[in-house]
Amino acid sequence: MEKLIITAAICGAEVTKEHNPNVPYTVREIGIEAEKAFLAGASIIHLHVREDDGTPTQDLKRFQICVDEIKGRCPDVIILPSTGGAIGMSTEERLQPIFMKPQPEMATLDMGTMNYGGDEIFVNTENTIINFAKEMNSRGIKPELECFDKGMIDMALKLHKKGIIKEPMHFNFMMGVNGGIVATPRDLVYLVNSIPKGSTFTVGAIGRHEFPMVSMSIVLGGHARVGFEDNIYLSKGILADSNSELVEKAVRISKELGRDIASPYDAREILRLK
Ligand code: KMH
Ligand code: ZN
Repeated sequence: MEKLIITAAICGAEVTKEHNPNVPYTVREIGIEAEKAFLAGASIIHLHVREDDGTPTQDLKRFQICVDEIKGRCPDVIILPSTGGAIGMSTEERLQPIFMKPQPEMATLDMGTMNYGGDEIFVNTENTIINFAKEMNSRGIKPELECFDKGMIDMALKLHKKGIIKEPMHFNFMMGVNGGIVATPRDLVYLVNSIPKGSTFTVGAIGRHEFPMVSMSIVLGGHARVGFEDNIYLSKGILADSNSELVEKAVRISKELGRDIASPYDAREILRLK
């Protein structure tokens, strides 16, 4: 089977040091966590950034400084910046990371709106999705299609028919997020069976669902996403010391199941980034 691409989602926008003191905020902390995840086997860093006090930001300068820090430590790693940002940010604010220099090879493209709990809504109107996709296309940035539910795959396929989302498509199935699809084997099979042949997919899941869903993705020929953005525990009740521990666990499972780990070079080939 194809080598396994591991994405490390090292800090996200919502998780804090109160949840796990090892969540990185500062430029140096983000650089160290990215490097450790890379050395453990991650070929992609899914990047959100923070102010030093932990406040999530999509500020272009802050992104640029963090990416420079990461690239100084591990020049080959693929950086996948978020254009989702945090709940309540404007679309202009969220899109800023695609304007970095050099431009990122990939960026997230969230494929729909969802309830995030209470009164919080993660807003991605169809026009926003189209606008973000066009901005990425015009720069040759490959979108990772973030699907939190099956209808979001259908939106991607509709926009593909209109020529707005190009092949080969790469999906990220985020499972078990409040308001989205639940993290069960049945649901993952349904998602995987809903994407066109020739597409690639990564699977991530929230909290205790992370490793069961990642393991299933490894078996199904998909790729794996782990990291503090989704899960702060190495095992039940044991906080992870670093994102690298989560990456190491994914590596162990994959090797046991007979799949080798992709380097960034391999990942670029598999995702047709070059
Ligand atoms: N923080 C979430 C509201 C993405 O990176 O594109 C959105 C998110 C998705 O994390
Ligand atoms: Zn994210």
